[in-house]
Amino acid sequence: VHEPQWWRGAAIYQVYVRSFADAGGDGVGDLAGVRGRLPYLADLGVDALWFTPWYSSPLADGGYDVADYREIDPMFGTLAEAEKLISEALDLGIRTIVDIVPNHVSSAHVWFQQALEAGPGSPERARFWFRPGRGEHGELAPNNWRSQFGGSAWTRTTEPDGTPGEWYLHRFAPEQPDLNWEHPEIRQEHEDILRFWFDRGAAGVRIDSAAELVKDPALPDYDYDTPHPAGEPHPYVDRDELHDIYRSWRAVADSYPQPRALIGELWLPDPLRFAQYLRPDELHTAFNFSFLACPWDAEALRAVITNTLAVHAPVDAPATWVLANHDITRTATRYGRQNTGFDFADKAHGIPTDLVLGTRRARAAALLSLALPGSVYLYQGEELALPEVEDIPADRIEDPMYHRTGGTDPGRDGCRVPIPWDGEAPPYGFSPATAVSEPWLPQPLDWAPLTAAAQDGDPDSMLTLYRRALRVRRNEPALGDGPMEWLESAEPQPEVLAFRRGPHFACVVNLSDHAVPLPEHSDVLLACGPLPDGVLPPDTAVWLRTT
Ligand code: ISL
Repeated sequence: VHEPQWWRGAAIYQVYVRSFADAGGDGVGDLAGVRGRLPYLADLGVDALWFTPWYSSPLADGGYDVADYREIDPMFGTLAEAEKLISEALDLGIRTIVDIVPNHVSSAHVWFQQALEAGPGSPERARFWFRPGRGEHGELAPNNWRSQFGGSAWTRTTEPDGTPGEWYLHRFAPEQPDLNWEHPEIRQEHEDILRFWFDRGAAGVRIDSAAELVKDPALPDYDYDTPHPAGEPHPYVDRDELHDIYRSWRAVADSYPQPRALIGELWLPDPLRFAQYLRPDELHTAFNFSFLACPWDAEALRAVITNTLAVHAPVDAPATWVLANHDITRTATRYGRQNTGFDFADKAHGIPTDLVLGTRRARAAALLSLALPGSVYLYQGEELALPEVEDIPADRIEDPMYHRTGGTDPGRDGCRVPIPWDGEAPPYGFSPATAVSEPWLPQPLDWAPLTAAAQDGDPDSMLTLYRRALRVRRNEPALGDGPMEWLESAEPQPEVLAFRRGPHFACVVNLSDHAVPLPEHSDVLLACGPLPDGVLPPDTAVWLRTT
């Protein structure tokens, strides 16, 4: 399948390998499990799979702590199996995207182990950010930077002679020491890793924490209490030096005859800074998180959509539409809350949630996102309308976000619960009947109606909606990448989103609290819910064939 710039209009499905399908029976998802479910993914109708890290890892952060970027963790399978998976998927027309984690390595990575052994001042330590502590005895961290998972971003080491020693920087967990991207070897190594996976058939890479690789080498304290002054460089986010790194990566991607995509995970509040990375010689595309951070509100969504397209048009990069991923509260739960936006700062469990309402909105949001111009990312389980699991017992939660905040942050395991495939009770076909262990995270006892098997063939299920929508999207040339136009109606309806894709396709989403009439001269191609009396009820979306 040779298609230039295949990512521009693609529907990309995120596989969280550990929780997708467990063929081995140890309670952990694996590559054999994914291979067994390829027909399901082909039938769903996605164009590509993005696999969360499957490399060898102690799993201190679900695999985002990589010990060896060229090995598959034995828990998941083997390298040969990964290659087989990539080619079997391609036989079904599905491309593979691998997850590259360049900001940090696992503390079990050979480089970090060597750095610990080699001691202060060694070239081995120069690959990381080792510094003496402040205070009389070096007992204070080198600066005030915070870890994304709570607490200081610095951990003190014990030197080989047993004395308390230098500190090292970790923007995430202590098991994830940050690499020093000033070091030429780090750049070389990552270009080799890219080639390693492109040579094995990966059609793209998702770049983890893509805006955070480069640090101010002076390591200044940061003022967390005042908003970051515009125009001033941040000590560890979005630094100008990043662009040079991605230009070398682009050269690697462009050296392949079949197009390879660079997809950035860029959490940047300023859309213009975001667009700076989407250049003909840098990243092809990046996740648009403003969409999932937006509340279920027509005016707010209209603004996000308009701004997103305005930012992408001049750089000729496709917009992306992301409703969920493995770090974010599940869509049905998010939209079922009073505060329906998403913000890391006010993520909490126990907020009153109306799941019926949330699921209805998630269905409408699915049709909305799949009708917008550009590519769409679909996180496993969203096609089953899984809710966030909020009652995982504390001793089963693995996410460092939960443990390092002392439980004040619920962490992200609630959206990582193993997929229910069939059956009436856990493990719902996630593991085989002969399994020796329970699923690594417990599944709710009331998920029988949400299994893929229960939803298969049910005309009203979320799975059926996604299958139909993805089929229409594939066959409708006006969908995917391309222009869109807001539809104006005679009477302004600020709480209704209506837009046209091409001359004969329209999408209308009703976010008001009352039914609204459907546009004239149109036939319904697909609706996310019943349309009694030919009107569009609240929290409902339709796709229309217009004349
Ligand atoms: O810094 C942030 C917001 O300002 C975060 O959003 C951060 O960029 C994001 O959490 C990075 O996430 C990714 O890298 C983490 C890993 O735990 C996540 O699962 C992954 O998606 C560390 O590798």
